[in-house]
Amino acid sequence: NKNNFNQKNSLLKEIDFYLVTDSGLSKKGTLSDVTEAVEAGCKIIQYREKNKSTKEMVDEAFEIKRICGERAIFLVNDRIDVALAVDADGVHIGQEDMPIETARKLMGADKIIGLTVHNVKEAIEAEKSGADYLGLGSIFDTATKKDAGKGIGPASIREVKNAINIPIAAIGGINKENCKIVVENGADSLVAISAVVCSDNVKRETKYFIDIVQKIKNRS
Ligand code: TZP
Ligand code: MG
Repeated sequence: NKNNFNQKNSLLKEIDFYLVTDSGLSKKGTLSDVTEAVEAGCKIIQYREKNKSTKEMVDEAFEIKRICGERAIFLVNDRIDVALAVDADGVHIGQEDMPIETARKLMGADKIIGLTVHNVKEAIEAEKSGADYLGLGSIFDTATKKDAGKGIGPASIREVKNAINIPIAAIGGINKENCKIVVENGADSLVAISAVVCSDNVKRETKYFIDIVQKIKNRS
């Protein structure tokens, strides 16, 4: 409903840390990871699942939606059909997925659509075509996404930041050692997969990232 949208869409501006799930890398499973991350204060979850059937995904997506409740935005990666099936808060799509205008028609005006971009040109295009936020990356080299390409480096965050007005979620190879420079270069939030889900304490790692982003933002 409309109230839910307004609440969730304003949440989008408050995000410090953004968890993307990966059942292949997870130690305790996606539902456990989501539960711990939300308990730690993570305000957005993206369900990214490449190995399960559509049926399994729909079942799991309903569970994730329930765990997120009013506490966190719940997006589905790539699969607009799954997002619609469970009435998720939105989707995250890439340059090779459905065009954003088409995704918008299917999802409706009130849903959140995030788009992955790799450079200033794609970022400007994404904003023009109605993306609610950008995933920018891969910032560093990463083994998590096989076709992510070489890291574009943290300095490119500033370039993109200066060209657009929607929030930037920086993704790719972000860990405890390199996360500070990402935020200092203008990322609105940090995204991590392996740095969090490969840990045996997802809650603690999530808290670490939230705290460091908040500290840096409050300084600037
Ligand atoms: N898109 C660009 S890089 C990436 C995705 C999904 C993988 C990020 O995973 P990690 O483990 O945080 O590097
Ligand atoms: Mg994709």
